[in-house]
Amino acid sequence: MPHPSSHENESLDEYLARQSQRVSDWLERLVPPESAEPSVLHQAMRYSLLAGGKRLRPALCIAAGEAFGAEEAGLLPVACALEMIHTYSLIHDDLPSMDDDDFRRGRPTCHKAFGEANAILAGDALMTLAFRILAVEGILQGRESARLQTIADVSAAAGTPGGMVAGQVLDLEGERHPVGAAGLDRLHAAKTGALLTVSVVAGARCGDVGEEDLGRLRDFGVSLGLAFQIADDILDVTGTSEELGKTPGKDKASGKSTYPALYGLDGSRERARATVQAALLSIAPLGERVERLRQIACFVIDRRK
Ligand code: GRG
Repeated sequence: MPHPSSHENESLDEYLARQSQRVSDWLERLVPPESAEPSVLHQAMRYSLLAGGKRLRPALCIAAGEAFGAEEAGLLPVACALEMIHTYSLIHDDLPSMDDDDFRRGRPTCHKAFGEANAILAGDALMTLAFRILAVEGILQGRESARLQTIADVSAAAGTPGGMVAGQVLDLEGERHPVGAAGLDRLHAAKTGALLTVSVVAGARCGDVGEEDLGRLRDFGVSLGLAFQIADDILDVTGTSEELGKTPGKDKASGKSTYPALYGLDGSRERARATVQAALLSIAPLGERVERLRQIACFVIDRRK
């Protein structure tokens, strides 16, 4: 492995590309090969997981972990488990019974390529494999309490109440009963914020971090999650299908409440900027070691995909 100092002058783009490659290399090893039976299941899992994506959750996990001295062997499995959970949620979200999407990550959605039953099962298998990896591979030996806490945290962030599954239910209900500004923040804090927040916290736990700093990182994650979602809603209005790798404009068509609908595009951009500032303020006491987290926070609202 190259010495960390050889990456000192790396731009954020280079850093994200390098982390994405590391994550893909680890995922290759952690997910059963297509040749293993049942082959169609492993093909479907790999199809969605290795299709790219920004790898934002792993990047947050790695940046937080490295800020607190985490080692690759304990940290990368945690980063990969988070990406598996995220990918499972995208596969299920795209199903006909939910968002009914044809494209994701620049290719036909998992159910379009493998059929609905296989897509449901590929999502299930990614989620269950993620928890096995957290239990068996994530966080180094001798750090049992950090490992158990991480499993509990990730389970809460992915599930209910307050986690991703709960947020998804609120989102689906929102198609029939649009929510106001406070309801929208609550919905997204659960649906996307919780997994982004736990990515930062779980990464730091792979290293040597105290409770006070964990609290700061948690606050950072909560604000970042909100900023991410505001940016996502803006991109749904302004982005193209080539940039996004999925069909834009679906929020408006579904009748859901969105930030641009509530605040307008300029108002949403202003709120996204203010929310990132709040995220940066939360980790100001952590100094230089969290510089990558700061850069990722700014990237979250400047991205085009
Ligand atoms: C089905 C339990 C269940 C949950 C689904 C996260 C989610 C909940 C649905 C995704 C739908 C969606 C488009 C949400 C908006 C924010 C979001 C999570 C976008 C996709 O995440 P990115 O932009 O995707 O990080 P990539 O492909 O870059 O990893």
